[in-house]
Amino acid sequence: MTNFTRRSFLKSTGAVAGACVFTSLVPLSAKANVKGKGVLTASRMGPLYAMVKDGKLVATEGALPKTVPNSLQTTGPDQVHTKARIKYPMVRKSYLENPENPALPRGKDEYVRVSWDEAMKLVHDQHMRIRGKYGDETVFAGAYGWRSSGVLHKGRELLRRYMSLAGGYTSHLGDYSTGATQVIMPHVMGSIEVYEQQTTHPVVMESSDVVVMWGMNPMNTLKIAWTSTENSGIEFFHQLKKSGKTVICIDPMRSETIDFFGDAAQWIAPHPFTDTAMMLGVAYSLVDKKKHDKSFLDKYTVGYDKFEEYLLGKSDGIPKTPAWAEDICGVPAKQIETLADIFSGNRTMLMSGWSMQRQQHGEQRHWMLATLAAMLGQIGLPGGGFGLSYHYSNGGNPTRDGGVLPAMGATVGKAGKSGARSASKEAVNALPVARIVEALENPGKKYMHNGHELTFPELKLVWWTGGGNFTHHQDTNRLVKAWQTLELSVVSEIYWTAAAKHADVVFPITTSFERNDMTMTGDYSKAHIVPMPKVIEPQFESRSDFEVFAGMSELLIPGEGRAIFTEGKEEMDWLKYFYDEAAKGAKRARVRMPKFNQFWDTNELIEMKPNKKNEKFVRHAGFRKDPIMNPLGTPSGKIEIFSKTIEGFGLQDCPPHATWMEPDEYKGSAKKDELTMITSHSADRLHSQFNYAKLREQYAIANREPISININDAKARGISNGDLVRAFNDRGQILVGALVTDGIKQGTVCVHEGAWPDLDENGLCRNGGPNVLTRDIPTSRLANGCAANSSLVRIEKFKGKAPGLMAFTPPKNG
Ligand SMILES: Nc1nc2c(c(=O)[nH]1)N[C@H]1C(S)=C(S)[C@@H](COP(=O)(O)OP(=O)(O)OC[C@H]3O[C@@H](n4cnc5c(=O)[nH]c(N)nc54)[C@H](O)[C@@H]3O)O[C@H]1N2
Ligand SMILES: Nc1nc2c(c(=O)[nH]1)N[C@H]1C(S)=C(S)[C@@H](COP(=O)(O)OP(=O)(O)OC[C@H]3O[C@@H](n4cnc5c(=O)[nH]c(N)nc54)[C@H](O)[C@@H]3O)O[C@H]1N2
Ligand SMILES: [Mo]
Repeated sequence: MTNFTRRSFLKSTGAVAGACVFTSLVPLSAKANVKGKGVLTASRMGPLYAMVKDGKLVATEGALPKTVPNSLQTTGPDQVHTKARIKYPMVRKSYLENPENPALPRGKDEYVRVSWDEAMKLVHDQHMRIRGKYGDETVFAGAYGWRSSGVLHKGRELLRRYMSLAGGYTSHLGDYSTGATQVIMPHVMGSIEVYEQQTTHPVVMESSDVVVMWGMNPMNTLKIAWTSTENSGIEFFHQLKKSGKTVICIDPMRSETIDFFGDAAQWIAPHPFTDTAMMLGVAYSLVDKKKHDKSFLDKYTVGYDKFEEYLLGKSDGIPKTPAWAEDICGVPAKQIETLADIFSGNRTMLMSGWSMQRQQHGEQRHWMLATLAAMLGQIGLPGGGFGLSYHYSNGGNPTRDGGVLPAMGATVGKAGKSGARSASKEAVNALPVARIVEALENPGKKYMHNGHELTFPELKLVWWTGGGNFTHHQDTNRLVKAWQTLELSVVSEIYWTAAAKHADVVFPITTSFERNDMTMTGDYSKAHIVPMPKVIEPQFESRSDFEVFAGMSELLIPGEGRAIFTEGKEEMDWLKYFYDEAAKGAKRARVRMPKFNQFWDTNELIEMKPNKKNEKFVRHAGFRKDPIMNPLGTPSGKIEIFSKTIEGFGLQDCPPHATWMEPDEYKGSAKKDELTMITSHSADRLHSQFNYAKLREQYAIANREPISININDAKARGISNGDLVRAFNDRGQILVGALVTDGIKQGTVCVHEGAWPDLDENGLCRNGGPNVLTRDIPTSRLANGCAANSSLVRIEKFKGKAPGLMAFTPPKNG
């Protein structure tokens, strides 16, 4: 790693090139290969060196120091050269034959290669027809997803820029990650908590005695970050392991993190989806032993008395005792009591991941965690309270001083030459991101969302770019059916994913190695600016999202559209502009950044300046110090253990204080043979990304996605390690490979999310995509969040001839 320290900057200023001469529009690879490490670029899994040989990307490796290897950093060559790539613009045969009334179903047709001009003209014409006939809100530009890193090539925003020029679109609300928590927490804490800076790593190291990881697998989920990881989170947990602090992991599965900690952590395994009950048991024990902090509750919270009536069973006749909790969550009452003692007797940081809110009634989980933390009275103290982002994008790494890169916006900022249609319209409707299938099935239906009545639009055109919606969405068979109601489905993708295989028109997109971009590292730390130069020419006929939508805009407004869309700035102009904006901020913070050309040509990252004050940041410290001067953003200004606002919404599935409600599908409702399925995030993928990569050989079992099964559950079904297994329920069936283990709670199976759906003619997914089995329900009508972790399944040893895997094979002619 090379840092631009002040000294090295001064030394090198002599080499600054003249204004705006870009010497790097051709790939930097030749020059960088001479240096021996490859070209410095970046990805979600961190800054990378990319090595090119004979026109091929042959290796990628992490460019920042690290103590724990990150398998994902090696996937570069597979990303560029996999056989699963889309080579040319392609149109579904029946669609090409009759675009206004194409034969169905989508998902079974052949594809026909067309030229870019033909494909774009076809989409333009049909887009205009549909918009003209049905209206702007029938065009969906939600396009949720984890497209590659970069501040310029942001598929969704670029799509929206184009769609705003065309007159508007239906957008999305929230995300799949934290749908429930980001809506409930503002009512409780006055902030979303999930994407906010945490009490810092140094403060936790110094002040916490006990660290709890409640449903959290940071050694896995910190391999990536939304911008680009700077490795600090994994390094922190590495240090935590060595610190001798009490570490408690509450997880139905012995995760990678629990494995990593080994004897340095205690593993407690509840049944999935029952954490609210378990936390209530801990809370009851606190009250029982008078260990809850009454003065904190009086001063900083509202509504505790009402909650306590519920907790003690005064309002519903059911005291939430540890024994009551044990019955539901399967953790011994004694252990629950011990947890209450440990938490209250020590400075305790309750960290939590997000899987437990990606469930039916997901809102209750973190509401209950915040309630528990309030009862412990340590919120706002160094090393105490709770934190919902220690497992994500390096939350807790102190924020640095310096430049922050702006990024491509979803709205065109400046009028074009004629000014004609330059004013962009914002979205004309929006739906909760994970309710897309419900929307397709129920156009015009009214529903509640966070206290508002909203109406589902009648969607006719969906354009997805930068997301794997056929992989990320629940109940795949229901999705496939709903998709047939569209008049046009366009997918901009790098690979022949299930989404691409169900589209009418498919545009081949470049990988991040085939275009110029830039990124910050550290979503919270803002630690570096990293160049992302093109290291290899676009493969086949792929184009960047920027190029595609600039081209589409030109069709929209001939002669001017491109210039309006781009605001007169091409790829490198935008990068220079973003960089210069960041440099202004850096200057104010007294961090020097070299001129853009020098930055780009030297191909080195810029490191921002540590800030001593930020290193001591304690979440909610201001509120604790003076709740009158620093109130929370809740109606009362305090922590709302009982929320009058939510009471006012009158929702059956989201009561006004944290409540245990039985999910429809969980251990307690399971019929004989049924197992609870969790669908955690994979250590060797970013969702569905890299499922095609060589890494798969290391984790696939019987050439399918693995299913973790408890030894006893496997034995009862005659299943051995390595067997091909059919997992099924009323929603579908998948083929998976048995991973028989004592590292998962009996009665639970885990199939990681992200295996590409690969449905055969009987609706059997040959690759083991778990969303074929998951339920597509909202967390509640408060947040309408994704509730992917809410399913029961059955499993059996697969009999008969195993069908071949087609997931990564392009369709005929593809
Ligand atoms: N059962 C279950 N389902 C889940 C979850 C779960 O826990 N369980 N988790 C949910 C969560 S939290 C999330 S965030 C979602 C994730 O869902 P997604 O974010 O949709 O998942 P990815 O697989 O990352 O999809 C990104 C896609 O973008 C493509 N891509 C990459 N770069 C570019 C680019 O520059 N341009 C274009 N056009 N395409 C590009 C990739 O090839 C890939 O297909 O999944 C959700 N689904
Ligand atoms: N390597 C890698 N890293 C990623 C991602 C990825 O796909 N791959 N995705 C990124 C994204 S978009 C997101 S949103 C985050 C996701 O972050 P999370 O949502 O926190 O991740 P998960 O893997 O779903 O779950 C974390 C842990 O919760 C456990 N768990 C599951 N159900 C329950 C339950 O009911 N109770 C309890 N106590 N524990 C439970 C799982 O076994 C797992 O160990 O990760 C991010 N980081
Ligand atoms: Mo996510």
